[in-house]
Amino acid sequence: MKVVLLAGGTGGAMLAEGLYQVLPPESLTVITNTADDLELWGLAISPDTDSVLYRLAGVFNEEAGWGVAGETFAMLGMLKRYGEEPWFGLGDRDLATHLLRTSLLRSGLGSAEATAELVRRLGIQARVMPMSEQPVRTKVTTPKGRLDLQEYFVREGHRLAVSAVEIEGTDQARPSPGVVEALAEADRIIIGPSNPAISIEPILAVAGASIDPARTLAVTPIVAGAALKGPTVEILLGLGREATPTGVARGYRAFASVFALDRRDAAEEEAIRALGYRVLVLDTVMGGPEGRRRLAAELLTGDPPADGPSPQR
Ligand code: FO1
Repeated sequence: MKVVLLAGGTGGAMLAEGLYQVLPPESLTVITNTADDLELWGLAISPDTDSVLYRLAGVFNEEAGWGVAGETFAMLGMLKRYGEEPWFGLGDRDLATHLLRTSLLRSGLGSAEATAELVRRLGIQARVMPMSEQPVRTKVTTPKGRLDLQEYFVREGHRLAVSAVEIEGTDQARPSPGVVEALAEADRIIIGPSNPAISIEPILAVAGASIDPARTLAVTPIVAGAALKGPTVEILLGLGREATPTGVARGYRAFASVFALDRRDAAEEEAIRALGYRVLVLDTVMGGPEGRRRLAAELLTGDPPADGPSPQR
């Protein structure tokens, strides 16, 4: 079974890990959001891609929620010695990824090939593909002005009110080489439990035309009124959008035909079915490694009935 996961942020990377554990590794492709990418001191940094790489390589820093386990920050300390005021926590081990990626790009590789080289060298058997090789950037409008995604998310600690989210570059950006083919060949496409506005919609803007709703399942990023991590609810409310599983399902209607709803929100099953979805009611809260494998397995085996309530798990 060929599976393609659309992933951005924490939840997407966690589900990537669960799928990698339960599938034959070469049958998984992860398409990552690149609209969070940034350049610092000349280095190309891809947070959503790197969190997938590190999780699949088994080196993810669970405590920090990003970067490499056992991280140190000596390099940042020296930059501060030089009077820099770094607000983005670049760890010493994480830095190796940015140095190698940047040198691969400078040698003429596209970002998809550079990512594939990092995947190979990390010994990862799945495919990890950035959604596009052209620059796509999420801009967030706040009381402090229009910020890059990481300025909003990290420098300002995603505390500012958001009144608009724009994804720049999508008209010029094409899917990376291999993305259209991966989506066409997929038996199942999964929209990961990621922030729709800043993590998934950039991928849909670039590759959405290649997504067949009949083969696509979306996982709720909101459980019992909150996201498990990050400002999903705040951003959706700031945009005047409904910050509920039903609201998220409404936004994905053109791209998915199955919606994985958390059992804590089972009351919304009928409303989501009324949108035309088949609904899987599951425990979508992954917790640790076992939970990631469990949810991945349930998403792959769960085949919701065309009508009538899903078996409560
Ligand atoms: N998130 C933070 O909250 N603080 C940081 O200092 C930080 C540094 C960082 C460095 C590399 C990287 O790949 C990710 C990093 N992140 C940090 C997380 C990042 O902002 C998020 O993973 C996503 O971009 C938001 O979905």
